[in-house]
Amino acid sequence: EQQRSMLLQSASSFPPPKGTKLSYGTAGFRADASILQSTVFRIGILAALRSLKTGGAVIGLMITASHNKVSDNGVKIADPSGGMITQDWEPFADCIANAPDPESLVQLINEFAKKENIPLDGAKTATVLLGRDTRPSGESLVKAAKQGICSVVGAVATDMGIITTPQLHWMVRARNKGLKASELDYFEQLSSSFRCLIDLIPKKSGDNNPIGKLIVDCANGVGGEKLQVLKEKLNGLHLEIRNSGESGILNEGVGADYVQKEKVAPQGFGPADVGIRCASLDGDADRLVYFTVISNGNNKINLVDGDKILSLFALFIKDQLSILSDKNEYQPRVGVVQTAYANGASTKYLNQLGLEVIFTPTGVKYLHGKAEEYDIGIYFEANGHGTILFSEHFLNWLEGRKNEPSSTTKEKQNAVKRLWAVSKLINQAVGDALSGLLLVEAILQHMGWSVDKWNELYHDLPSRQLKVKVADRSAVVTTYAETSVEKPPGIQEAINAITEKYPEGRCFVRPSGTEDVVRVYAEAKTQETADEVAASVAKLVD
Ligand code: 16G
Ligand code: ZN
Repeated sequence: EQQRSMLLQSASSFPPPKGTKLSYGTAGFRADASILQSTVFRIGILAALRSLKTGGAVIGLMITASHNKVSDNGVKIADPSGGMITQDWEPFADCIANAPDPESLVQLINEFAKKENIPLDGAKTATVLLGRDTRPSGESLVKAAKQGICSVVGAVATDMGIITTPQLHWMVRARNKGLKASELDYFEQLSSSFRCLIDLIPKKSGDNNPIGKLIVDCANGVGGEKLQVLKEKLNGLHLEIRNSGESGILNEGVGADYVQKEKVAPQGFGPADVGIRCASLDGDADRLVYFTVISNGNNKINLVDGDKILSLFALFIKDQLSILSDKNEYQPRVGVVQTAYANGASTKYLNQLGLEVIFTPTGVKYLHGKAEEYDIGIYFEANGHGTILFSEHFLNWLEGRKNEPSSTTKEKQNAVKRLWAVSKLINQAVGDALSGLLLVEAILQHMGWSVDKWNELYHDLPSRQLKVKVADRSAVVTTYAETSVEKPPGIQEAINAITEKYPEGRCFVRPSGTEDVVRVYAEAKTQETADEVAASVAKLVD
């Protein structure tokens, strides 16, 4: 009864917006910040319930709209593992977000709690960690989330302030594993494992950092301030931070999404940067791409996207494993996970390396889930979101090898140490631009590679992305990891008829999970033909 009146009372301060239906989407709720108060309040309640359901484990609630415009915001939930909330709970999230009044909200909560056996008697404590990006609307949305959390009896909210999305996921995971979990611990772990990788680079004569400086575009978001902390901890890291948010606008003409989709240099970069290794983070620092500015091209760049980062990581891991491999011994299973957006040339390259490549639909929850099935699962979206997951089983094996007597060679010991350091450096909860950046930098230094050398691993096939505004994007239903259209009938046959005419032609369409559009992706031997394929296919769905 106390619970019921608490919920009713607080819910009355958060009326839902009229005339909009909200949905959890690929990566949580996202909308104009002005209509999100009620949704965030209700998702606060959900987070507390999720904590109770999982025996009082720590749950994360992040307020961010990632690479979207500064006036947008959003909310998403991290499960005890640090990964995205289980998909089973998404329909409940949709239901409560759209409940028309406090009475119906409380009824939905009670029914759900009963069905899921969630104890609402206040006997157990629920803990929710809160984080937000730099959006001005974040502060009041965090307040709304806290009110939602605190209207569940026995629930406690801990505000971590302005942090990157991956930092929040990392903290949730660490807390639930009983590990050190503060922001300082995060920076310590990243910087010490990075240093470890650098110290393990086989000594060559001369330069101890042969690859020169890196310039990072921080999308005018939270990444700038955090990267500055890492830079101070790592005096071996020669980097320059730009677009850290002091003057420019979040995600406007800057950031990983802009650079990857538009294939141009972000604001603040120009002819003076030609040839220098550059990187872009997105607004909440969970995506990372690299690029170089091309001389004489009006802001044109050579893009080094998520697929290339994936390829670099996969190559390095494979090299280290082959140093370790003994016949008849345990062979870890390595899986590489991509989506249909992966450039065809990258898939071909990874196959040539002898790696198993698997495809999932777009969205981190799908890629992450697949990667977890392997001893070492490496996943990336072309847009720059990805990480490397190591199984407990593999890490135990590695730990055993670490303690092995000196009968193993020095080089083998080093390979063990390197893999161990990678597992500490790379965020095990979710893709993380900061930890990804440090791993790229460590590997490039290890190889002694310039960004151009890296980019030469394979040559991207020209591609084109288009979006088509449609009345109802849910009319398009896809299958086979979004590579084939099931509905409306006839569309897939028509797409096939188009792509067949072009050498190396490939094309797919899918409804966006974040916007009211259908997306078209096309690839072909030349830019002109890729454009042609995309344009013809776009007409089919219009
Ligand atoms: C979200 C996803 C991202 C995906 C994108 C696709 C997460 C954390 N983020 O940003 O992985 O690439 O949506 O957007 O899952 P779309 O459905 O509009 O093309
Ligand atoms: Zn993001």
